[in-house]
Amino acid sequence: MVEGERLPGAPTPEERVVLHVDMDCFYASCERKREPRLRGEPVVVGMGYEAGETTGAVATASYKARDFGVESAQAISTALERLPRRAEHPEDPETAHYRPVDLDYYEDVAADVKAILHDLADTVREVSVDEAYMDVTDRTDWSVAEGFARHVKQRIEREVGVPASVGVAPNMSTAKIASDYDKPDGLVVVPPDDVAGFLAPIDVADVHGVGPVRARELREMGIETAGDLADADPYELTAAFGERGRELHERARGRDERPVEPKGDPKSLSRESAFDGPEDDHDRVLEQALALADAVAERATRKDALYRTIGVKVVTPPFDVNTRARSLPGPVDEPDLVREVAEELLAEFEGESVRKVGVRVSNLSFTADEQAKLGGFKDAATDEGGADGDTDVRDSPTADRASERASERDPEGQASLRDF
Ligand code: TTP
Ligand code: MG
Repeated sequence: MVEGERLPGAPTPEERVVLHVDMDCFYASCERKREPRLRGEPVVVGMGYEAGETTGAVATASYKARDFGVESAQAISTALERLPRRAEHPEDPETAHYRPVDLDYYEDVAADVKAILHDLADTVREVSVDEAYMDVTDRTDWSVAEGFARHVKQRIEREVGVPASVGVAPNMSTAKIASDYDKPDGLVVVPPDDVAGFLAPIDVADVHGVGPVRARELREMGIETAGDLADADPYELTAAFGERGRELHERARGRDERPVEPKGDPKSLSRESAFDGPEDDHDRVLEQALALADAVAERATRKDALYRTIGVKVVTPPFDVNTRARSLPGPVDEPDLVREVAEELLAEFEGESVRKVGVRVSNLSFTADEQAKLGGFKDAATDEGGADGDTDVRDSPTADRASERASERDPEGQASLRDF
């Protein structure tokens, strides 16, 4: 083995333990969580689809539905030909339950999954709604990595109730291939010595970074598998694909030294929930909002985020979106204050009917400054050093303790899917 210039005994990047977690048929699994009678039944989730319609495209299909040729991006009309609606053929098992996409709900489920991942790893890179990498080198060892990965899967299944596939490998690109290798409910562990053998027979199209066009070009060069790619002449690959060719060659050889790094910090953290119908009882709205306040504050604490603005969202019939926010004198991590401010901001809506309520903290700073937490709100208010200065102007940070009114369009509505 070539150790390069590393000191003897120093861990090489190949000794890292990297997990890739990808939820199985995620939107369909969320629908099954919400509606347990769908468990074990074919489920198709449609984008731009409404109950009873034939328009829209398949966002995802459960594995049972995939057996009938239903797949992502397919027209719903095509899916319906392969697997008619159960509602119209209640006795026919070769039918599926069709549901429209409900991204807000899936985001909530995903947040619960990600919370578990953050609890189990110091470094988590969230890639998409249903996918994340974890570096757990400091928490486990190759000899027990499989047990660790099983624990991750079981916690997600037990605490959130949706299935995940997990790949374990010494680097990100191999871990991703591993999580996909035995879906659904997969658990594939590729220890450092097995990486080359594991990758060799993998279809070249499944190598991280190879899209359909490049896969075709590689096949034209006689490269069908990751093994072929690993054996190819790197100069030839560079001549054909530039620097990218070299990178693909490295990936195919199981070399990928990219560290698992968290993606950009979010601008705000929020949670919201809808009532079954318009809710007239302010106490019930408040009770729900306080639970959301606790959830948001907990998420902020977990992410080491201090917030300087606390807000609520209240949707009143028919679809009027009202947001109120209060900026604090300084950044804090104070769950009780989130509850208190949410309650005060909601008081204005007493006597109104409410369809949906949400709580948000924003104007975030990600300092590891524990002083604000330990010193409490008052100390934090004067602790400008605790803020990183990277405040979000849309939060009007100068409007101390001033409520701001915004209708229809939340000023941060486009910041992230997770935001409201
Ligand atoms: P994926 O992880 O690609 O798919 P999946 O989770 O449904 O299935 P798998 O078990 O193979 O991982 O995507 C995650 C979610 O993203 C998926 O549930 C629905 C959504 N999505 C779309 O809306 N459109 C698409 O074309 C794809 C591929 C996914
Ligand atoms: Mg998935």
